[in-house]
Amino acid sequence: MNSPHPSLQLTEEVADALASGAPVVALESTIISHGMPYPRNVEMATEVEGIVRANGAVPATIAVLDGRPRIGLSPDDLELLASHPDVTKVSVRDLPYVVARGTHGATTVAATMRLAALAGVKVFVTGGLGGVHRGAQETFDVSADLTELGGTPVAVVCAGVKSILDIGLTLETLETLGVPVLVDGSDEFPSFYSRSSGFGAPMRVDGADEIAAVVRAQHDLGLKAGIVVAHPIPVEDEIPADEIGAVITQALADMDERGIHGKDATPYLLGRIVELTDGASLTANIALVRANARLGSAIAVALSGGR
Ligand code: PSU
Ligand code: MN
Repeated sequence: MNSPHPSLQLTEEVADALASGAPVVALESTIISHGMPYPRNVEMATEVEGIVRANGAVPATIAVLDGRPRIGLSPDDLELLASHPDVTKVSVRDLPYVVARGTHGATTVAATMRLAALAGVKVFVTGGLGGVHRGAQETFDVSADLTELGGTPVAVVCAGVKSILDIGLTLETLETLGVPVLVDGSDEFPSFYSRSSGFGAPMRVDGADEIAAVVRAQHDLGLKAGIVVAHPIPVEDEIPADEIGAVITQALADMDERGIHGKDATPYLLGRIVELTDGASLTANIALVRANARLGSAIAVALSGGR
């Protein structure tokens, strides 16, 4: 089987699916290595691949292992990403470095999108996007996820943006970058743990067929940006905004006190929120990723002509 790109290594299952136009869903790996504690992270990664399969698509978890960008992973690969102490968090700018040095990297939304696009995968499921950090006016900390969304045609299914970020500025930046921001089944943009954020849905859609139609139209118009598909957390798994708000304020204060910034900011905040909620945030996080995997699979199936 020919690889769509000489630098990428695809599993046979993913290569076959792409060659025959069958639905494929990309999954990221920073969420495994730097977004959740062991062993819940590998359990989540394995379960989500199963959900994608059960919904008629082929899962392609993406990472760099021994310097090789990989599209589709084995159970042993997932275990390594979940537990190995030397897995770098890899955004787009880190890709050439880990590849040249032959090391392991867990890919962020940005790096996963780029590798997915190189492989020809159009739908990607994750939990939360990076965005404009609070105080970015001073720190300039804006996730490369946004830059990537501006130039890489992959639809990213997520539960919105955590309020560790400045949600308003994140939405403004996505508008500037020409990125459609769809919200499935709601008139409000969701804030990860909560269905509400105080910001309206830039564009409302209802269901996978409507989303697939937008993806097709974007492609037919030759537009190169990605698409944000915000999927609000299921009602029964939601943590009310005021409850999680206090926790996030505390986590941000703890981060400032420790002088943590740059690429360590998001992993620190995610871990601290899990600690401060005694694991309740982790349970919600896993629940929303499951729901996103179901929606993302349905979009991929609709795009491939409903097989
Ligand atoms: N937000 C989450 N969970 C995550 C991340 C963000 O709720 O796991 C991860 C994703 O991989 C995302 C990355 O792409 O953090 C953003 O990091 P940074 O802000 O350093 O770009
Ligand atoms: Mn950053």
